[in-house]
Amino acid sequence: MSSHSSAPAAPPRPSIALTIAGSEATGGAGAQADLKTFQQLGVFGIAALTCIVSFNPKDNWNHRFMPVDAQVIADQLEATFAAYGPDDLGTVKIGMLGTPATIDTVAQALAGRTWKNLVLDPVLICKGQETGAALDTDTALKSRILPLAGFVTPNHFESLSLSGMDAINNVDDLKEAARRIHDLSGATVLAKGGVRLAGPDAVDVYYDGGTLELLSAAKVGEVAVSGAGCSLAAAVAAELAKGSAPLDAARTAKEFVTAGIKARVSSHAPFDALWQGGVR
Ligand code: PXL
Repeated sequence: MSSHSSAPAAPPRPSIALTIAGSEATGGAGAQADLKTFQQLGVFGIAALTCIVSFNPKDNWNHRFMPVDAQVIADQLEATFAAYGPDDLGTVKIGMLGTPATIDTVAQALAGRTWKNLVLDPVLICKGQETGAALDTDTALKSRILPLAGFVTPNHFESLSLSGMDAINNVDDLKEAARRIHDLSGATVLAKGGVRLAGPDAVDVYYDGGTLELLSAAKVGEVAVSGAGCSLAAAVAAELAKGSAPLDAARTAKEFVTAGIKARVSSHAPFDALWQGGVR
């Protein structure tokens, strides 16, 4: 080694993304899926937990849902925002919030700074939640969080709820839902048909107010896999954090999820979990 050699250049700093989401104890969905997705896509992941979901194997694997105290959510965000300024951390993904109080806390914290990329997976009803409370949560999500979102990834059920449509039976209906959700939110929409629409392909509709694209991949079975929705939105967030354009982020995310579903992990639970390591 020459005596003139200088210290090796520091490796480039990774992009950073925050997920505000629930814990899902078996590791398939929620913040666990988000962090694994961020890591696999080369993004430094941060998580603020909003709730803890533990499926109940003694009760048909229904959800048990425990919200995190609002002050504890605010504390997590305070710590993260103090550590990383808006130039370091400009990307946030929002998953399950779960209660109106959580939505208030998160909306207030998010409004305190500007976001380059705010990706919302509009998780509406969580099985195991009382219906009355779930309705209040849906209303709060639509009025407090959806207007902040730059990118939203509704599944079939959430597209019905957000668009106000009575039925989404085919790709044309899904396009209409994506248009309506864009019109009411201003966000770029990736509306997921998944296994809910008939046909050999899992079709998603991308609509940003100008471009409307269908993203299609051959269905991998006819059963939904745990963590697919979380991982899709997290992958969009990771790609946006790295500087991708929204349509490219959506395409990469769709490939990531398709590969992860192909490589899914089975367990004694009645659903398989997406494997983020399935993509190369
Ligand atoms: O896939 C929706 C979802 C999101 N977040 C958490 C979950 C689930 C579904 O079980 O538990 C924490």
